[in-house]
Amino acid sequence: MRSFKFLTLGALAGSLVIAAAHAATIEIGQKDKAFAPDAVTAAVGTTIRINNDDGVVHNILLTPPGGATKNTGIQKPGESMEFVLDKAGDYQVKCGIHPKMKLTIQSQ
Ligand SMILES: [Cu+2]
Repeated sequence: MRSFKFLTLGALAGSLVIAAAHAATIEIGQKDKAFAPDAVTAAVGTTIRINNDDGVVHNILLTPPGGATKNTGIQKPGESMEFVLDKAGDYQVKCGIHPKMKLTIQSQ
């Protein structure tokens, strides 16, 4: 009976791990004029959500692998923006207001 319980828990833990691997969204913060984290690796198809946790406005500039930089506009404190990693490669994210803010997303 005891070993059966452990087996059941093991199966449950296994399914939770699979669910986590398929998690569709990764959250990135902007705090004290820095991306947190400032480097992530994610699967193609993942949604990246960037939140402004700061007290100042930011301005996400997004450069997809091999693509042109897109200005996504002013982002006020408390606002979020998101995009989907639609191809493999490095996505570069910068802030148009604070040049030291840099984020690299390795999409694979
Ligand atoms: Cu900024």
